[in-house]
Amino acid sequence: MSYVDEVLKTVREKNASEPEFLQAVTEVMESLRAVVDANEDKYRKYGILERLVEPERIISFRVPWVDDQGNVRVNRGYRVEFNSAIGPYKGGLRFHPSVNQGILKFLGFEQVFKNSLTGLPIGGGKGGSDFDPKGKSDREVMAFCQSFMTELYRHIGADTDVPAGDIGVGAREIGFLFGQYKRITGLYEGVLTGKGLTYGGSLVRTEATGYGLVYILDEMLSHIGESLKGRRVVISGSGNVAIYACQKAQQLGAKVVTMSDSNGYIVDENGIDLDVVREIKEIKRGRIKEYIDRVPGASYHEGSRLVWSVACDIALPCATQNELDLESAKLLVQNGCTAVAEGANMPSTLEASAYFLEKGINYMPAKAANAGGVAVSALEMSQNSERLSWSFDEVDRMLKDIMKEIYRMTSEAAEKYGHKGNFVVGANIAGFEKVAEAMIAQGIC
Ligand code: NDP
Ligand code: 2IT
Repeated sequence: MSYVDEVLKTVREKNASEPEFLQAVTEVMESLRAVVDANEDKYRKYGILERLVEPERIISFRVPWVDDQGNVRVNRGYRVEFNSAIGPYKGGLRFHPSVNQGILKFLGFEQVFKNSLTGLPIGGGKGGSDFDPKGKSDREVMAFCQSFMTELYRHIGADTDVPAGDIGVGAREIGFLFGQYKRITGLYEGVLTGKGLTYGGSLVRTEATGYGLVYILDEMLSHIGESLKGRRVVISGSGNVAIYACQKAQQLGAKVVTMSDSNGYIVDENGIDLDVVREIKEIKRGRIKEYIDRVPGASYHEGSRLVWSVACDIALPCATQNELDLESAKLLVQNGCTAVAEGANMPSTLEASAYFLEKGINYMPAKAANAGGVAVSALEMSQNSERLSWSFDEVDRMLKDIMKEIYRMTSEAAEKYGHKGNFVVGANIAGFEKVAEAMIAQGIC
């Protein structure tokens, strides 16, 4: 049995109750076959694959808080510290009722390779809670965040583990978390990224994931002589990533016709009015269906998955894992879609992703496509360390360069191992090689 198959078999046996984690590991391992087969003795000798699939540490804890009616509520908090071979653990916190250990392990595992691709010194981690911020008052969210940090603080630090936002964790939550960390430890340090601009945040971090997604998409298109100009784009989600992907795509001349949330999607044939979306989502924390009350001619449809039935040239899934299945992939291709770039983490099922590759779709997978967010987080860490802040244009230029470099590394790795144009294989191999070398250099740990 090959080394890859041996490790896959063990991972499946040991993690049978964690389907998302198994999905992420399967995709990476299948991609690594070529490079592992060519260097099997070396990687086996150092147990690289066995070590890569086991988090260095998982912390799980009780988060008690009091709601506005005076009831005691209890949620479960986690931090998965996956791999610190190339830097301190780095990755977001997700607050969503669907959060469990398996989902955070998949996200932490993906983060290891993504962070490596940025070229910056950051290891991989992820955390969060099954707390649902939706419908909670600001005071309830603050009470939850303070309780969450009252345990988390002892595991994190500017040089050990630096969390940030993800689904359900934005500027408001990061502020409450930072305040509590500072209060308990007495340290004013870059322990979190995505901070507000008045207390150590970086310009462009808010926009970074969406902008980075469109920068790498633009780079991919330019290599086949195409651009975003005049192209019809379908975006899912209406959160941080979706909003700034929409903004940059529009700036580059595309027409974005949809956005969604977990209930349904809107279609605006005149092109999404992003000011309206931002007011609904960022200011009112409302639902996407409110868009049709504000914009004549727009329509709302129940059922978020059907967003993929809207005809487009380019699809940008920016909501959540497995939101795009094989049936959706077929619909997209049938209706003329020729490019897909993933803003969300693992939005395509294994079958959907295989279908895009089989059909020759220009397909940029999440690890490469959404790495702009964590890349600017790493730039925020640099600014905090030197106690300076860089201009919007400076950070934006660095983000653009990083995304171009990720495209180059990804396409070169794919070509080198005989999979030209397969950016799934390319991103996994390019991310893996640096982490594996660092692990070998540091001995068995
Ligand atoms: P937000 O919380 O800002 O927005 C999430 C969006 O996705 C909302 O529109 C939400 O709708 C929708 N959504 C969430 N869960 C589901 C679901 N189960 N089914 C359908 N829609 C859903 O999160 P972000 O924009 O930050 O994150 C979106 C994706 O991008 C995630 O996969 C995240 O891991 C990934 N990502 C985020 C980065 C960042 O910097 N923020 C960086 C890299 C990746 P609703 O309001 O109905 O829940
Ligand atoms: O999935 C991700 O890369 C993020 N949620 C951002 C992580 C970060 O540390 O900025």
